[in-house]
Amino acid sequence: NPPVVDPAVTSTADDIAAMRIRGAATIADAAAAALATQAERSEAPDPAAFERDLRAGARELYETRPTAVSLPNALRYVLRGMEGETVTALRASTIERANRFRTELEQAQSTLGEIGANRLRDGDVVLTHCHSTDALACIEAALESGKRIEAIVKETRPRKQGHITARQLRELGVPVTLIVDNAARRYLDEADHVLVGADSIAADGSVINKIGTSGLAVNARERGVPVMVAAQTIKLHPDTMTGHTVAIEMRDEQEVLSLQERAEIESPSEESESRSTAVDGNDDEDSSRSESDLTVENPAFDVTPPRYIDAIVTERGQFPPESIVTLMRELFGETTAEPWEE
Ligand code: RUB
Repeated sequence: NPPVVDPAVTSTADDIAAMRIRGAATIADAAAAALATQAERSEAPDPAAFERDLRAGARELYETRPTAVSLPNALRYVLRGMEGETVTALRASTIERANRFRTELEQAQSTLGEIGANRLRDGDVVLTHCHSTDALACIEAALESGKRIEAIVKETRPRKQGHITARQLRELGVPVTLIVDNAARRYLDEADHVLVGADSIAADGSVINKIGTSGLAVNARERGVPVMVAAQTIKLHPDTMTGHTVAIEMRDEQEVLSLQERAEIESPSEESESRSTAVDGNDDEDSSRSESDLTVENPAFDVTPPRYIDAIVTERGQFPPESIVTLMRELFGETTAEPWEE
Protein backbone atom coordinates (compact mmCIF):
# COMPACT_ATOMS: atom_id res chain seq x y z
CA ASN A 1 0.00 0.00 0.00
CA PRO A 2 1.26 3.49 -0.79
CA PRO A 3 1.80 5.79 2.22
CA VAL A 4 -1.21 7.83 3.37
CA VAL A 5 -0.66 11.58 3.70
CA ASP A 6 -3.30 13.57 5.55
CA PRO A 7 -5.09 16.24 3.44
CA ALA A 8 -4.04 18.81 6.06
CA VAL A 9 -0.40 18.12 5.18
CA THR A 10 -1.09 18.35 1.46
CA SER A 11 -2.96 21.62 1.84
CA THR A 12 -0.20 23.10 4.05
CA ALA A 13 2.36 22.02 1.43
CA ASP A 14 0.28 23.72 -1.29
CA ASP A 15 0.03 26.90 0.80
CA ILE A 16 3.80 26.97 1.35
CA ALA A 17 4.55 26.39 -2.34
CA ALA A 18 2.10 29.14 -3.36
CA MET A 19 3.44 31.47 -0.62
CA ARG A 20 0.08 31.79 1.11
CA ILE A 21 2.19 30.61 4.05
CA ARG A 22 5.59 32.30 3.78
CA GLY A 23 8.61 33.48 5.76
CA ALA A 24 11.03 30.99 7.29
CA ALA A 25 9.67 30.88 10.85
CA THR A 26 6.02 30.77 9.77
CA ILE A 27 6.75 27.96 7.31
CA ALA A 28 8.47 25.92 10.05
CA ASP A 29 5.57 26.45 12.44
CA ALA A 30 2.97 25.45 9.82
CA ALA A 31 4.94 22.32 8.88
CA ALA A 32 5.15 21.16 12.52
CA ALA A 33 1.43 21.85 12.97
CA ALA A 34 0.60 19.83 9.84
CA LEU A 35 2.60 16.83 11.07
CA ALA A 36 0.80 17.02 14.42
CA THR A 37 -2.55 16.98 12.60
CA GLN A 38 -1.55 13.97 10.56
CA ALA A 39 -0.39 12.16 13.73
CA GLU A 40 -3.67 12.97 15.44
CA ARG A 41 -5.90 11.77 12.60
CA SER A 42 -3.80 8.86 11.39
CA GLU A 43 -5.69 5.59 10.94
CA ALA A 44 -2.49 3.62 10.39
CA PRO A 45 -3.07 -0.04 11.30
CA ASP A 46 0.37 -0.58 12.84
CA PRO A 47 3.45 1.35 14.06
CA ALA A 48 5.42 0.77 10.83
CA ALA A 49 2.62 2.22 8.72
CA PHE A 50 2.27 5.19 11.07
CA GLU A 51 5.96 6.02 10.77
CA ARG A 52 6.01 5.49 7.03
CA ASP A 53 3.01 7.81 6.58
CA LEU A 54 4.54 10.54 8.75
CA ARG A 55 7.76 10.36 6.75
CA ALA A 56 5.82 10.64 3.51
CA GLY A 57 4.01 13.69 4.91
CA ALA A 58 7.32 15.25 5.93
CA ARG A 59 8.72 14.62 2.48
CA GLU A 60 5.75 16.35 0.84
CA LEU A 61 6.35 19.41 3.05
CA TYR A 62 10.11 19.26 2.47
CA GLU A 63 9.71 19.41 -1.30
CA THR A 64 7.77 22.69 -1.35
CA ARG A 65 10.53 25.32 -1.22
CA PRO A 66 14.28 24.72 -1.04
CA THR A 67 15.91 27.74 0.64
CA ALA A 68 14.57 28.23 4.17
CA VAL A 69 16.35 25.61 6.30
CA SER A 70 13.87 26.18 9.12
CA LEU A 71 11.60 23.80 7.18
CA PRO A 72 13.86 20.70 7.17
CA ASN A 73 15.06 21.63 10.67
CA ALA A 74 11.43 21.58 11.86
CA LEU A 75 10.64 18.29 10.12
CA ARG A 76 13.78 16.69 11.52
CA TYR A 77 12.99 17.88 15.03
CA VAL A 78 9.47 16.44 14.94
CA LEU A 79 10.34 13.13 13.27
CA ARG A 80 13.29 12.45 15.58
CA GLY A 81 10.88 12.71 18.49
CA MET A 82 8.49 10.13 17.03
CA GLU A 83 8.97 7.26 19.48
CA GLY A 84 6.99 4.32 20.78
CA GLU A 85 6.08 0.68 20.28
CA THR A 86 2.40 1.23 19.50
CA VAL A 87 0.43 3.58 17.26
CA THR A 88 -0.98 5.26 20.37
CA ALA A 89 2.50 5.93 21.75
CA LEU A 90 3.83 7.12 18.39
CA ARG A 91 0.86 9.42 17.98
CA ALA A 92 1.32 10.95 21.44
CA SER A 93 5.08 11.44 21.09
CA THR A 94 4.78 13.02 17.64
CA ILE A 95 2.09 15.46 18.75
CA GLU A 96 4.02 16.32 21.90
CA ARG A 97 7.20 16.92 19.92
CA ALA A 98 5.46 19.10 17.31
CA ASN A 99 3.82 21.17 20.02
CA ARG A 100 7.11 21.55 21.83
CA PHE A 101 8.75 22.72 18.61
CA ARG A 102 6.07 25.37 18.11
CA THR A 103 6.30 26.62 21.70
CA GLU A 104 10.10 26.81 21.54
CA LEU A 105 9.91 28.65 18.22
CA GLU A 106 7.71 31.30 19.77
CA GLN A 107 9.90 31.56 22.87
CA ALA A 108 13.06 31.80 20.79
CA GLN A 109 11.59 34.64 18.78
CA SER A 110 10.66 36.66 21.81
CA THR A 111 14.06 36.08 23.49
CA LEU A 112 15.79 37.05 20.24
CA GLY A 113 13.61 40.15 20.08
CA GLU A 114 14.79 41.30 23.49
CA ILE A 115 18.44 40.76 22.55
CA GLY A 116 18.03 42.55 19.23
CA ALA A 117 16.20 45.43 20.90
CA ASN A 118 19.33 46.16 22.95
CA ARG A 119 21.04 47.23 19.74
CA LEU A 120 18.33 49.79 18.99
CA ARG A 121 18.43 53.20 20.69
CA ASP A 122 15.61 55.59 21.41
CA GLY A 123 14.80 57.53 18.22
CA ASP A 124 16.57 55.16 15.82
CA VAL A 125 15.49 54.71 12.22
CA VAL A 126 15.54 51.13 10.96
CA LEU A 127 15.60 50.19 7.28
CA THR A 128 13.93 46.83 6.52
CA HIS A 129 13.78 44.46 3.56
CA CYS A 130 11.08 41.84 2.94
CA HIS A 131 8.97 40.70 5.89
CA SER A 132 10.68 38.94 8.78
CA THR A 133 8.91 38.02 12.01
CA ASP A 134 12.31 37.72 13.72
CA ALA A 135 13.27 41.25 12.65
CA LEU A 136 9.90 42.62 13.73
CA ALA A 137 10.30 40.95 17.14
CA CYS A 138 13.37 43.17 17.74
CA ILE A 139 11.44 46.33 16.90
CA GLU A 140 8.49 45.23 19.02
CA ALA A 141 10.71 44.57 22.04
CA ALA A 142 12.39 47.96 21.61
CA LEU A 143 8.98 49.65 21.57
CA GLU A 144 7.91 47.70 24.66
CA SER A 145 10.93 49.03 26.54
CA GLY A 146 9.77 52.55 25.74
CA LYS A 147 12.07 53.39 22.80
CA ARG A 148 10.73 55.31 19.82
CA ILE A 149 11.58 53.67 16.53
CA GLU A 150 10.89 54.74 12.96
CA ALA A 151 11.10 52.55 9.90
CA ILE A 152 11.99 52.87 6.25
CA VAL A 153 10.43 49.87 4.55
CA LYS A 154 11.60 48.53 1.20
CA GLU A 155 8.73 47.45 -1.00
CA THR A 156 10.52 44.17 -1.95
CA ARG A 157 9.70 43.28 -5.52
CA PRO A 158 8.30 41.18 -7.01
CA ARG A 159 6.04 39.95 -4.17
CA LYS A 160 5.91 43.19 -2.16
CA GLN A 161 6.39 41.61 1.27
CA GLY A 162 7.27 45.18 2.35
CA HIS A 163 3.55 45.87 2.46
CA ILE A 164 3.13 43.21 5.16
CA THR A 165 5.99 44.76 7.12
CA ALA A 166 4.49 48.24 6.73
CA ARG A 167 1.09 47.06 7.91
CA GLN A 168 2.47 45.29 10.98
CA LEU A 169 4.70 48.23 11.91
CA ARG A 170 1.78 50.62 11.58
CA GLU A 171 -0.23 48.32 13.89
CA LEU A 172 2.58 48.74 16.42
CA GLY A 173 2.36 52.52 15.99
CA VAL A 174 5.71 52.85 14.18
CA PRO A 175 5.94 55.72 11.66
CA VAL A 176 6.69 54.10 8.29
CA THR A 177 8.19 55.45 5.10
CA LEU A 178 7.62 52.99 2.26
CA ILE A 179 10.13 53.16 -0.60
CA VAL A 180 10.72 51.28 -3.85
CA ASP A 181 13.71 48.95 -3.74
CA ASN A 182 15.72 51.19 -6.04
CA ALA A 183 15.53 54.06 -3.54
CA ALA A 184 17.28 52.13 -0.77
CA ARG A 185 20.74 53.63 -1.20
CA ARG A 186 19.39 57.17 -1.08
CA TYR A 187 17.50 56.44 2.15
CA LEU A 188 20.44 54.74 3.85
CA ASP A 189 21.59 58.26 4.72
CA GLU A 190 18.58 58.50 7.03
CA ALA A 191 18.90 55.04 8.58
CA ASP A 192 20.70 54.00 11.79
CA HIS A 193 20.42 50.26 11.11
CA VAL A 194 19.60 47.85 8.35
CA LEU A 195 17.52 45.10 9.97
CA VAL A 196 16.69 41.91 8.06
CA GLY A 197 15.81 38.29 8.77
CA ALA A 198 17.27 35.13 7.27
CA ASP A 199 16.07 32.01 5.52
CA SER A 200 19.33 30.19 6.11
CA ILE A 201 22.70 30.95 7.65
CA ALA A 202 25.75 29.11 6.36
CA ALA A 203 28.68 27.88 8.45
CA ASP A 204 30.92 30.70 7.17
CA GLY A 205 28.42 33.28 8.42
CA SER A 206 26.88 34.05 5.02
CA VAL A 207 23.24 35.03 5.26
CA ILE A 208 20.72 33.76 2.74
CA ASN A 209 17.69 36.04 2.66
CA LYS A 210 15.24 37.68 0.23
CA ILE A 211 16.79 38.72 -3.08
CA GLY A 212 18.18 42.22 -2.72
CA THR A 213 19.57 41.74 0.79
CA SER A 214 23.16 41.43 -0.44
CA GLY A 215 23.07 44.65 -2.49
CA LEU A 216 21.48 46.44 0.43
CA ALA A 217 24.19 45.18 2.79
CA VAL A 218 27.01 46.25 0.46
CA ASN A 219 25.49 49.73 0.15
CA ALA A 220 24.98 49.92 3.89
CA ARG A 221 28.64 49.13 4.50
CA GLU A 222 29.63 51.86 2.04
CA ARG A 223 27.36 54.29 3.90
CA GLY A 224 28.55 53.15 7.33
CA VAL A 225 25.15 51.81 8.41
CA PRO A 226 25.39 48.62 10.51
CA VAL A 227 23.60 45.53 9.21
CA MET A 228 21.83 43.40 11.78
CA VAL A 229 20.40 39.97 10.95
CA ALA A 230 17.67 38.65 13.26
CA ALA A 231 17.57 34.87 12.98
CA GLN A 232 16.61 32.13 15.40
CA THR A 233 18.95 29.16 15.53
CA ILE A 234 16.55 27.08 13.38
CA LYS A 235 17.85 29.24 10.51
CA LEU A 236 21.32 27.70 10.89
CA HIS A 237 21.94 25.35 7.98
CA PRO A 238 23.63 22.16 9.26
CA ASP A 239 24.62 20.85 5.80
CA THR A 240 26.85 23.87 5.21
CA MET A 241 29.21 22.56 7.90
CA THR A 242 30.20 19.81 5.46
CA GLY A 243 30.62 22.08 2.47
CA HIS A 244 27.13 21.97 0.96
CA THR A 245 25.77 25.19 -0.45
CA VAL A 246 22.25 26.48 0.11
CA ALA A 247 19.89 26.02 -2.84
CA ILE A 248 18.47 29.31 -4.09
CA GLU A 249 14.85 29.01 -5.16
CA MET A 250 14.03 30.19 -8.68
CA ARG A 251 10.38 31.20 -8.86
CA ASP A 252 7.89 31.48 -11.69
CA GLU A 253 8.59 34.12 -14.31
CA GLN A 254 5.00 35.35 -14.11
CA GLU A 255 5.75 36.92 -10.72
CA VAL A 256 7.92 39.31 -12.74
CA LEU A 257 6.32 39.42 -16.19
CA SER A 258 2.68 38.57 -16.94
CA LEU A 259 1.77 36.72 -20.13
CA GLN A 260 0.28 39.96 -21.42
CA GLU A 261 3.50 41.88 -20.70
CA ARG A 262 5.53 39.15 -22.33
CA ALA A 263 3.34 39.35 -25.42
CA GLU A 264 3.80 43.12 -25.52
CA ILE A 265 7.57 42.85 -25.40
CA GLU A 266 7.61 40.09 -27.97
CA SER A 267 5.20 41.54 -30.52
CA PRO A 268 7.41 43.70 -32.70
CA SER A 269 6.19 47.23 -33.29
CA GLU A 270 5.14 47.96 -36.88
CA GLU A 271 8.22 50.09 -37.35
CA SER A 272 10.76 47.46 -36.23
CA GLU A 273 8.87 44.77 -38.11
CA SER A 274 9.18 46.61 -41.41
CA ARG A 275 12.83 47.34 -40.64
CA SER A 276 13.75 43.70 -39.98
CA THR A 277 11.79 42.53 -43.04
CA ALA A 278 13.72 45.02 -45.13
CA VAL A 279 17.05 43.77 -43.77
CA ASP A 280 16.75 39.99 -44.07
CA GLY A 281 13.53 39.67 -46.01
CA ASN A 282 12.15 36.97 -43.70
CA ASP A 283 9.87 37.91 -40.82
CA ASP A 284 8.75 34.38 -39.82
CA GLU A 285 12.17 33.26 -38.75
CA ASP A 286 12.82 36.50 -36.92
CA SER A 287 9.71 36.40 -34.73
CA SER A 288 10.24 32.78 -33.69
CA ARG A 289 13.78 33.63 -32.62
CA SER A 290 12.74 36.63 -30.54
CA GLU A 291 10.20 34.50 -28.63
CA SER A 292 12.75 31.98 -27.41
CA ASP A 293 15.32 34.67 -26.67
CA LEU A 294 13.37 36.53 -23.99
CA THR A 295 14.32 34.90 -20.71
CA VAL A 296 13.05 35.98 -17.29
CA GLU A 297 15.01 34.95 -14.22
CA ASN A 298 13.38 35.23 -10.81
CA PRO A 299 15.68 34.12 -7.98
CA ALA A 300 13.88 34.53 -4.65
CA PHE A 301 16.97 34.77 -2.43
CA ASP A 302 20.60 35.83 -2.45
CA VAL A 303 23.73 35.32 -0.37
CA THR A 304 25.24 38.13 1.71
CA PRO A 305 28.89 37.44 2.59
CA PRO A 306 29.76 37.68 6.29
CA ARG A 307 32.00 40.74 5.85
CA TYR A 308 28.93 42.93 5.20
CA ILE A 309 27.11 41.79 8.33
CA ASP A 310 27.72 43.36 11.73
CA ALA A 311 25.75 41.00 13.93
CA ILE A 312 23.58 37.91 13.79
CA VAL A 313 21.08 38.09 16.61
CA THR A 314 19.75 34.72 17.81
CA GLU A 315 17.90 33.58 20.93
CA ARG A 316 21.32 32.40 22.19
CA GLY A 317 22.83 35.87 22.00
CA GLN A 318 24.33 38.00 19.28
CA PHE A 319 27.25 36.73 17.22
CA PRO A 320 29.68 38.18 14.73
CA PRO A 321 28.91 36.15 11.57
CA GLU A 322 32.35 34.53 11.51
CA SER A 323 31.76 32.83 14.87
CA ILE A 324 28.30 31.41 14.15
CA VAL A 325 29.84 28.05 13.25
CA THR A 326 30.65 27.42 16.92
CA LEU A 327 26.97 27.64 17.78
CA MET A 328 26.13 25.46 14.78
CA ARG A 329 28.47 22.69 15.91
CA GLU A 330 27.05 22.80 19.40
CA LEU A 331 23.44 22.61 18.20
CA PHE A 332 23.67 20.17 15.32
CA GLY A 333 26.82 18.08 15.83
CA GLU A 334 27.20 15.33 13.24
CA THR A 335 24.77 15.41 10.36
CA THR A 336 23.13 12.09 9.59
CA ALA A 337 20.58 10.87 7.04
CA GLU A 338 17.37 12.84 6.93
CA PRO A 339 14.53 11.05 8.76
CA TRP A 340 12.20 11.42 5.74
CA GLU A 341 14.75 9.57 3.62
CA GLU A 342 15.19 6.64 5.99
C1 RUB B 1 10.87 35.66 3.33
C2 RUB B 1 12.20 36.20 3.78
C3 RUB B 1 12.35 36.56 5.24
C4 RUB B 1 12.90 35.34 6.00
C5 RUB B 1 12.85 35.55 7.50
O1 RUB B 1 10.88 35.23 1.98
O2 RUB B 1 13.15 36.29 3.03
O3 RUB B 1 13.24 37.62 5.39
O4 RUB B 1 12.15 34.19 5.68
O5 RUB B 1 11.51 35.60 7.95
P1 RUB B 1 9.53 34.67 1.33
P2 RUB B 1 11.15 35.19 9.45
O6 RUB B 1 8.50 35.75 1.41
O7 RUB B 1 9.91 34.34 -0.08
O8 RUB B 1 9.12 33.43 2.10
O9 RUB B 1 11.99 36.06 10.33
O10 RUB B 1 9.68 35.49 9.60
O11 RUB B 1 11.48 33.75 9.61
